[in-house]
Amino acid sequence: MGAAISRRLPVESIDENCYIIAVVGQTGAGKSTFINTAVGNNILAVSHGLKPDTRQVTCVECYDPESHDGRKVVFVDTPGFDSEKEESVIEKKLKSWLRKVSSKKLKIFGILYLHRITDHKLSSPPIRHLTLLRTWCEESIKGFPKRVILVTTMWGKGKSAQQSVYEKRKEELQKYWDGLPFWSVVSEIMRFDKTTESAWKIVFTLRRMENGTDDLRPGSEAISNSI
Ligand SMILES: Nc1nc2c(ncn2[C@@H]2O[C@H](COP(=O)(O)OP(=O)(O)OP(=O)(O)O)[C@@H](O)[C@H]2O)c(=O)[nH]1
Ligand SMILES: [Mg+2]
Repeated sequence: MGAAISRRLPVESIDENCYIIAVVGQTGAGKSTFINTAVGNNILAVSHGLKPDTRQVTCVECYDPESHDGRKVVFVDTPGFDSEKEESVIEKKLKSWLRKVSSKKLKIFGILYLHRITDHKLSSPPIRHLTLLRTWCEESIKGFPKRVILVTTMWGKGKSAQQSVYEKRKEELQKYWDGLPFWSVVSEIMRFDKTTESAWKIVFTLRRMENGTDDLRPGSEAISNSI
């Protein structure tokens, strides 16, 4: 699969026909790496140090490498939920971005929640961050995107014994994920192997997800189920 032509762009320049995909998760989960790998270009900064890297919400537009329907994909790189000392700082940044999305009447097609398979414990469970994100979305764009994939990262090329530990952990994650009260959201767990093919397999799966309702548009009815 060849590299997709890509560029950064402000919300104001996003075409309303794009598939907007928000990439979220804890700091260092591999969000920027996922997007760079998908577009085949180091368009976003990735650091190998201990400090959180992505501090601002950044959009990267690219063409779908298989050109399914000519609609472009816009990946949204976000600061990790734990990248600031105060959660309110992340809240402010994400809400400010969501408000711009809302004012342009754009829709967010889906969410990729990245999670390191190497994490031994769910010390900061995805549901906690997704619940926060849902609250922020409802406050800013009056609803929550209808499709979410939990993407496991950092599989690497470890010894086979390590891989089987990860496989078992993925099964545990699947049980955890299946047990979540998911507010009418279609969801799935997938593995990212740090290849362009693997990134797009995840994007295509997200695109194929149906839930019987139209994509979320600002002003549409908010999901009323509570957790
Ligand atoms: N082995 C492996 N390393 C990865 C993978 N994804 C990311 N990395 C490495 O993990 C580190 C952090 O990756 P980033 O892409 O910066 O993570 P991030 O979620 O964007 O981090 P913040 O911007 O700080 O929130 C870098 O050293 C990457 O090279 C992966 O799937 N496998
Ligand atoms: Mg980053």
